[in-house]
Amino acid sequence: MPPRKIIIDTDPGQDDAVAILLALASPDEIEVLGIAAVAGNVPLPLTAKNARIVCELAGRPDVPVYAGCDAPIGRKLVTAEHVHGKTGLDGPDLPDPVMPLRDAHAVDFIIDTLRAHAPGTVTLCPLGPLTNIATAFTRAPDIVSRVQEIVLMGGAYFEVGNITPAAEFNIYVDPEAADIVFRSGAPIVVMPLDVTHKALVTKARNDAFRALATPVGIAVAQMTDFFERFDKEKYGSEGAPLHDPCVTAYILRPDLFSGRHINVTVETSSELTLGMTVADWWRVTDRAPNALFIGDIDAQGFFDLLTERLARL
Ligand SMILES: [Ca+2]
Repeated sequence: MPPRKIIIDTDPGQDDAVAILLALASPDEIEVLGIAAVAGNVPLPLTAKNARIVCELAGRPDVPVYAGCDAPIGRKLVTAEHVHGKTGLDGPDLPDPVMPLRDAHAVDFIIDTLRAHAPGTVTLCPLGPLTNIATAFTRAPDIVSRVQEIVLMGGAYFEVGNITPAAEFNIYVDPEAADIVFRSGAPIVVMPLDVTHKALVTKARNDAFRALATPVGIAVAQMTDFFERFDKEKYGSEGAPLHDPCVTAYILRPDLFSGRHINVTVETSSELTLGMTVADWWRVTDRAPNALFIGDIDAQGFFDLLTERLARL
């Protein structure tokens, strides 16, 4: 099998960084065609910079990185420095990137790449607000049917909200964009909080990253250390959930995950529940299924895979 071609659309973010590292550590299975940065956890200049910091950490300055949309469709940007720190990548002390940003806009990169490859051969991996993807779909509707699959981190049903009582951050930041993507007809796999809250970096798992004793292993341990303070205070859990790497892990090992093929609709108008992913988990409506909504993960299998792959960088 040739490696699966993916575009990572991201707002790094410590957990985005780990998701990117896992992809770049797996060249036999994954070919990263490029990385599209979007505003989210921190503003666009920082996410575009952080994406390049991560590529250089992985020893892959050849991966093209593009800057995309700097604000949601028709809303003001909401960021999450309270979780990720001022830089978005607080924790390790990593050097500023030397590799340049590419000239093209990330939305043009997404459109051009999908048009340049055979239909059904490029997968989109959104790890942040869906602004770039929705903008590309709106501007170039012909690309939607060319997408092999969208595997995204976002939303929640049983765990409900992390940025409001009802909404998960990525969807909340740009609910109109999420609505466009969920109605697009492209095949979608969703990693909601329901599953990412089961992928917890316990002390033993963090120690395993550090024990790699490589720059990547140590940086990942420091990132998850930083991330953890926030989640431990908030949820009282045994460690921080590693949200975004679930997306990359699904590309590598879908057998680690299970879910239901159901309808997911995004709330775009209610003030109270804006950005909620209304997931018909119990199939109580006749709305047609549009997404595989993941609910469970083999967490130890996931962390074993992650640690084994990070050791390769
Ligand atoms: Ca993210």
